[in-house]
Amino acid sequence: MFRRENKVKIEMSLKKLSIICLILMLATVAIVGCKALPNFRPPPIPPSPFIPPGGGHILPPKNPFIFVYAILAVDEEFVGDQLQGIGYAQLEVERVKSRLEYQYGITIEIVDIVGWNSDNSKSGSSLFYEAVEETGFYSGMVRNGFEIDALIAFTGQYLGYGGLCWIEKSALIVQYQGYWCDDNVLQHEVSHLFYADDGVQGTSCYILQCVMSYHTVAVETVEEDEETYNVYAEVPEGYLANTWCADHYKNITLNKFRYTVVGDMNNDDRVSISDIVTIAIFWGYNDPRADLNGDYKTTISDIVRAALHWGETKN
Ligand SMILES: [Ca+2]
Ligand SMILES: [Ca+2]
Ligand SMILES: [Ca+2]
Ligand SMILES: [Ca+2]
Ligand SMILES: [Zn+2]
Ligand SMILES: [Zn+2]
Repeated sequence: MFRRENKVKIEMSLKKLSIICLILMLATVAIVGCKALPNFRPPPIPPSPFIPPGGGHILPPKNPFIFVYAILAVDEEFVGDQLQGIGYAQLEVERVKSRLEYQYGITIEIVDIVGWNSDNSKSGSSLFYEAVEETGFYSGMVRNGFEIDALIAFTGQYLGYGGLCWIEKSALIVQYQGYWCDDNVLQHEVSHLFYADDGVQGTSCYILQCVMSYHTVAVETVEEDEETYNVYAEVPEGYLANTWCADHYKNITLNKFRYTVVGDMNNDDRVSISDIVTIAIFWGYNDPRADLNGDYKTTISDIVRAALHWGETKN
């Protein structure tokens, strides 16, 4: 059975949870409470917008200037039991990231990976709140030299929803359900961070093939990446869509500038001629905001990159 997901209402009182950091011995990986995993290396500073860590883009980037810096959190069931592990969580982020890069020039940079020990009696929003509290996440916190925009949590426990997003906190959680749909649920929740609403009945989205759509369809099997998955359930249309309808595309395009715009030197959320002038002044210096091609220095090629970007953000 798949349950529909809902946004968490902020009116709900946040349960005070004591922070319990337990040491878990899981396979070969030791997770210490909310600490970073020992084998995780944060991305280099400055980030390299055109050469992502670990290889090239799956799809050609349209305009990768918007960075969402995130912390990835996984609970002990997700890491241990159900075949997924941290690599699976990273893979799901990569799948969603490639779609965001292609459509919007938005990239998700995982700055840290943390484990949390989920209380086995919790589900729903209380499980989600626990993830937020135990990781100590808040929007704007600094980790590994980055200001963090979002928490992306995965649970292997029963959440009762495919995913939840706490928009005001910039935090989201996804429950493991299967390779064919976890990418779509994550994509849906990430879209909430850009104020894309649920495509409920009565919206134009509802009847469209959009990752936000709640309209349910009966599905027997799903083909994904050359594998066939048995589903035999009613699932939201959003579980089957990798793209966004026109309204949601517009939402995300308008709201993406709330995140870090690389090349925006004067913080007016766009790259314009004044930024190009500033970048030119930084010529020869190493200012990460001015290094648009990730070669750790500011040269004419960064100015050309900014000028190209200017064409897309000047209005
Ligand atoms: Ca647990
Ligand atoms: Ca999918
Ligand atoms: Ca600017
Ligand atoms: Ca450069
Ligand atoms: Zn939703
Ligand atoms: Zn839509």
